[in-house]
Amino acid sequence: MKILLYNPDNGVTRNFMPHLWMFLLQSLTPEGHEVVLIDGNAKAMTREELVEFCREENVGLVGIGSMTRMVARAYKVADSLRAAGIKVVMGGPHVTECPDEALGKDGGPRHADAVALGEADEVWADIVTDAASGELKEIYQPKRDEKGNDVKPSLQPYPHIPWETLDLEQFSLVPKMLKNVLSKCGEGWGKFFVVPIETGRGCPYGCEFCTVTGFFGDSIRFRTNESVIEELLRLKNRARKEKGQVAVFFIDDNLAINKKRLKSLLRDIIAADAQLPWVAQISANLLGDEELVDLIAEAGGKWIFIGMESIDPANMADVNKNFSKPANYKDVLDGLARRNIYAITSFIFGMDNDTVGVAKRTITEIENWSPGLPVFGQLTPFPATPLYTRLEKSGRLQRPKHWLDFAPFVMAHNPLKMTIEEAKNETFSAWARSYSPERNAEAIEAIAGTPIQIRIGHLVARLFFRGIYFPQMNKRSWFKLLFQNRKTIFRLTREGLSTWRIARRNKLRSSINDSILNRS
Ligand code: B12
Ligand code: SF4
Repeated sequence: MKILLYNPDNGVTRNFMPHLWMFLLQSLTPEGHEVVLIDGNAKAMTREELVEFCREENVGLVGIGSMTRMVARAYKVADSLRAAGIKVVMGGPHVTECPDEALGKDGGPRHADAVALGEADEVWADIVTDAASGELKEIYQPKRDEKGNDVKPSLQPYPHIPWETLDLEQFSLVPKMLKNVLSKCGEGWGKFFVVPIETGRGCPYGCEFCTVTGFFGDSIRFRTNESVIEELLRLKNRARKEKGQVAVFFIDDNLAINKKRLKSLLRDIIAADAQLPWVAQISANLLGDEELVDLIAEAGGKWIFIGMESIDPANMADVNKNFSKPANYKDVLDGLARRNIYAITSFIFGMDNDTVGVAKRTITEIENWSPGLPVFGQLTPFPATPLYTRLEKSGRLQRPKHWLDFAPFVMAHNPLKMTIEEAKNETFSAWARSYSPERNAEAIEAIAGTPIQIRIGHLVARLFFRGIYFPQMNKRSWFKLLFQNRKTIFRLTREGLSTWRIARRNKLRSSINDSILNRS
């Protein structure tokens, strides 16, 4: 049977990274079946084109994964496929939390023939076998232990994802027209992929707005160091062979949740020379450890995503995230920056103690720290979270099924001390200031002492991150953006060229000296 695994587009950005679940399920597919992957963010297709593709390719089963944010799009795609007689199974966090919605058992229309609840690693083979024999069941869920809890995959052994041979072309971030020129630059930039790797699953912290503790459970499971390093080495070889670059996103929710284990993994990565540039998510409370931050730097860590949420401790207490202390944020960022590691700092507006002016207060604070990439969202009640239950009980949910009429940056509940409109304006002003050409120039100036590659990388990241809020989906918007930032771009380009010329001259001189020495 031919299987299509499909990820709906998010409607805002071109994805910078493929989704791991697709590769994982592909690797776990029993022999005798063929799996094709399409990520709507990387390869835009209309619903009609998708149906046509499935008909032409004789696809027998489509697996769709989705977060809450994209589920309305996912349902539409599923509806079109089912209308054409193609079987659809859905999985991922949203349908796990709302299976009745997907199966049409809550009074709404049905969107999926089957749903996979929770982690599907150990049920995927059954789904495929049942679908191939025409016996697809409605619900698939992991086995239960004697207490009635899901038996979670141990991640040991971990499935082999053949990164060295997979067709990743749709995910390269290098524009096609620059491919040839860039493949000759330095070690080669003809292709650039960001690849998701997990080293473990689960987070016990239970922040009120987060689905992770409920979904993955509070028992943390890790892969072996050897299995992670083997994957990194294969990626590193591929990058070298193809004259491209690979960066890794360690998608663990909190990579340092067990510091002893992370230190051991990082030491092993260094010893095996398996370093690739990487990004990871780590909570601020775990980043005060100097030894850990040194190891992160040595093992290739470049950017750390930190869920800072708010600079107001009262807000942090409200969402059960008291373990992360706003008073320590500056030290954490400065400590990372001393090692040329920068932070993606995530903030949430519309929390219960937020009032008008929260954006200005937050930005004044942020601009006092080593520069990073701030991102701003709003408190969102995802289904099955403690936050959702609290707001529902207190009658504050304005749009209980907000995902079905998804509206970017419009809150689904009334914040306590401002209106939904005010929260939207605060979010806009935070994004507008943080990624203005003036702020970009200040941020680059603030790291003036660092090597030129780091500053160029920082500026490029800033230009991309702006696109999370302000859509930058066509060439025109990119040209406009480059023009607005021309002074900073020009300054860095000039310095970059002169550094490159000096390095080339020095290299030439030393090779002449070497040949003179050899002759004498
Ligand atoms: C990486 C990641 C991202 C990446 C996504 C891109 C990418 N290419 O991966 C980035 C950083 C861009 C991102 C952004 C966001 N994310 Co995010 N993200 C994650 C993260 C950390 C890892 C995802 C992952 O790969 N997990 C590992 C895989 C193996 O697990 P999985 O995807 O759940 O898949 C398993 C099962 O669900 C199931 N499954 C999944 N799909 C399918 C499909 C089928 C057919 C089947 C059978 C089974 C199945 O099988 C898999 C194996 O067991 C998760 C948290 C987490 N630990 O999962 C949050 C998470 C998915 N993100 C979340 C959120 C809220 C967001 C944002 C909306 C945040 C925001 N406010 O902006 C944005 C939305 C972005 C957008 N516009 O698209 C929430 C989703 C909650 C929900 N109910 O939807 C999560 C769960 C985190 C949380 N704090 O609660 N995210
Ligand atoms: S620390 Fe992060 S992953 Fe863990 S519960 Fe809190 S928000 Fe979720």
